[in-house]
Amino acid sequence: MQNTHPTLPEGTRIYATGDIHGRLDLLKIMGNAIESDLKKRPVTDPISVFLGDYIDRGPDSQGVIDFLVDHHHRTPRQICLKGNHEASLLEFLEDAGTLYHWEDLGGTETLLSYGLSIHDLMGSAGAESVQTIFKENLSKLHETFFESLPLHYQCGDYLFVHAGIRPDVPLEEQRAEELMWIRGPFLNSQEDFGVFVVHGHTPTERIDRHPNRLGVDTEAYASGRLTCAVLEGQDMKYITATTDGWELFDFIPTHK
Ligand SMILES: [Mn+2]
Repeated sequence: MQNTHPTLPEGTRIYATGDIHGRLDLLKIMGNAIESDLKKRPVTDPISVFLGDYIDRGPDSQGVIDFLVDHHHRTPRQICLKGNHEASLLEFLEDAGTLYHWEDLGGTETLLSYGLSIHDLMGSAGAESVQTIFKENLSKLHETFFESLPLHYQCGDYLFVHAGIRPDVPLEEQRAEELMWIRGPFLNSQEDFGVFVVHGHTPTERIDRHPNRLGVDTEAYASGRLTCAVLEGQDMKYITATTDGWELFDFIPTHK
């Protein structure tokens, strides 16, 4: 019997926001939505979980990280998980040779948002020089932020993770790589994972609820719609933020 009604401890409400990808405009609107909801419906222990992929593709990666760093010590308590895009940035800091791989994932937009010019990126000096300039432009605060991101967060019956988990493997034996990149074996699994998994990474048009997992990545950078699951007790609501504003929906239907 699957636990299709996962529960959070009494007094806890979790706001779990999907992939942002440089859309500071939508993140600010989501921040206001969470704040307004908490004002209207206060709770003892509100937690804001961001599911990773803050950077790349969209226009303002640096602004997104500024926002997250700035809100780190405020209410609600904030937990930022590591996505594969943050992992690619960290890889590039270690090894300039990974630049082209990162650029394929949308890293160019991140480099531009951190003040590199097209000239810097196209220059004949190559990846080493891009790495040097990027390191100069990346503040210590941001570097520490990227380096300190956890891979998952667990609360009540829920597990929050960027991409998903490898079915049949205990959490402590999961590979970091898979937690940040996995798709098929996780998405196609019907089995009870022992925890109900809330994840981003694989875009869907609408919030995507299944008996064993909830996908929250609505491809904000392209669709203009950022989504946040609002979890409390056995309740699942969600918020969508667009440039027109935000809306709270009372119920998430399950895919059969
Ligand atoms: Mn991802």
